[in-house]
Amino acid sequence: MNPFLEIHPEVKQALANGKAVVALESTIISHGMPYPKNVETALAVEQVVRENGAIPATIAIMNGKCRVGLTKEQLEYFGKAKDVWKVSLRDMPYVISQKLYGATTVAATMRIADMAGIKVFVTGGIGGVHRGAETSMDISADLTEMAQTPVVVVSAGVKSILDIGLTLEYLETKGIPVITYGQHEFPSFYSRKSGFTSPLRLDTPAAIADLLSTKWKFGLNSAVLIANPVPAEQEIASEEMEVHILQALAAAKEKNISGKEVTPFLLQYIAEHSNGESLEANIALIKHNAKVGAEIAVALN
Ligand code: PSU
Ligand code: MN
Repeated sequence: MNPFLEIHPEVKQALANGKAVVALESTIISHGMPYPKNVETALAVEQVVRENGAIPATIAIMNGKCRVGLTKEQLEYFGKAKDVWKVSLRDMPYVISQKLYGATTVAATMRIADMAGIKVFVTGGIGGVHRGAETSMDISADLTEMAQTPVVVVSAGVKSILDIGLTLEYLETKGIPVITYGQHEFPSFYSRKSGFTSPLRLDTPAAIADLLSTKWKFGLNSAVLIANPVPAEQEIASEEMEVHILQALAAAKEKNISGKEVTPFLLQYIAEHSNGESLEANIALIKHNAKVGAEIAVALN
């Protein structure tokens, strides 16, 4: 047994009984959304997972232990605390050995989920290739992690704070299937459109589960990215978000924001400068992803 892993009893029992389990990340709680909406959303997302027949397991690092499944109080802590580390793969050994508290990104959450034996992971948006990466080389470890860990990542596509075209190219290079759920166009988080045709499309959780078991039986041990478009009622036109995104990118440049601070800075800037509408879209799409993720987890079992 991995001495750094602490699995919540309910999650442990579900895994032992072959019940569907869905992993959830914590960076989105600590660094992706403002309090108290972040905690409300985290709780609502767990509820949606349950309503759709699976057990939720939010993942974070606490006092040097990788926790799989958090209590309501622990979720509240990660939503409020100001000194929580944003932990991607690079930061894991430091935060664990120093016995710190860390919110896990897509990359770190996937790795811990895989260690715990969880196959399905639900998030909002993944990290990717940033605009200007041809000179900055800013490419999220979420992508390299997806190349080596067999977990399905359910997202709402890629936010256009990133270069969506380059992100799709990178995923192709790494052999990661990108499947849009129910439409041909790859979605861009707030919007159902991106201007890019999705490499693949599937229309049912059963078909996705079939692809996953085929892939992993075949020995192709990387991730699969599911892009689940934001519900039409909450969609925000890309042109509208582009204004905020360009302002956020300009502010990041002016303030010399770099490294792991770039993504949280952009997310916070956009949340503060666009009206409540973008936060509402964010919440709606994560809940929708939780539903689809739970359905895939049930179909996989
Ligand atoms: N994109 C979002 N919301 C998020 C993130 C990205 O729309 O909350 C978070 C996720 O935790 C993701 C991380 O794994 O940011 C990527 O950070 P970086 O670009 O530093 O790898
Ligand atoms: Mn980066």
